[in-house]
Amino acid sequence: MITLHGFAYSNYYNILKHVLLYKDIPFEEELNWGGTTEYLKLSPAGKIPSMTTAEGGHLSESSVCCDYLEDQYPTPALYPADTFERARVRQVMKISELYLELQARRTIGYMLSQTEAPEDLKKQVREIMQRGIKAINSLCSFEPYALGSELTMADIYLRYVIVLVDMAGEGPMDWDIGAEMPGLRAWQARMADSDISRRVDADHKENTAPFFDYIQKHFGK
Ligand SMILES: N[C@@H](CCC(=O)N[C@@H](CS)C(=O)NCC(=O)O)C(=O)O
Repeated sequence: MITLHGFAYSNYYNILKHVLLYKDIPFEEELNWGGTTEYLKLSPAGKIPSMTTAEGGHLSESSVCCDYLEDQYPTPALYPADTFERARVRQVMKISELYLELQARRTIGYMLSQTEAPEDLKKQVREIMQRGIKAINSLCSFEPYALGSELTMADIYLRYVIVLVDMAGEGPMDWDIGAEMPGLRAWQARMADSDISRRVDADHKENTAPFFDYIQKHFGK
């Protein structure tokens, strides 16, 4: 059985959890906050999540794990059959990670400590995010899914990218970022309306207090 290591407050963890549930792959969750030498055996860069495969191998990096899960458990498919269309799904995943998620993440420390982010940082983040927004707008129809009629890995990936983007928008960036992507808010509501999303979101919520306790204990003053 697959083991998913990490914690449910993590948006990246929830990408893999959503994929595992969608594909109905047997898995167990092992709570791990990372930050230990031991954890580096599972995830060489120390990032959450990581996964131990049914055969006992360790993998990290969410998009890599998404590809692994699709290759190893092809049905129900989350990538189209056509090679070019598969690449387009990965293009949306990559763009949303580089130009939206990772930019929002630069403000996360201010989000967690509820302190003001420097203007210069906010300007840089805003500029790069504008590129991401433009790219998403040119690639995604959200009618009804990110890339059209079929649910793909891009929908799952983007759903949890937007969680962090919204946190940055509601916090340090003070900017309704989602509103700049037509169709995104309605798509978000559609994506939230499934048993899998409800389970992932409920677990995320339940892990909020333990996450902030962990942060306070390890990084609080
Ligand atoms: N590139 C990684 C990013 C994962 C990531 O940033 N995870 C966060 C938790 S949501 C983390 O590990 N933060 C702790 C750290 O950076 O040391 C992936 O795709 O899985």
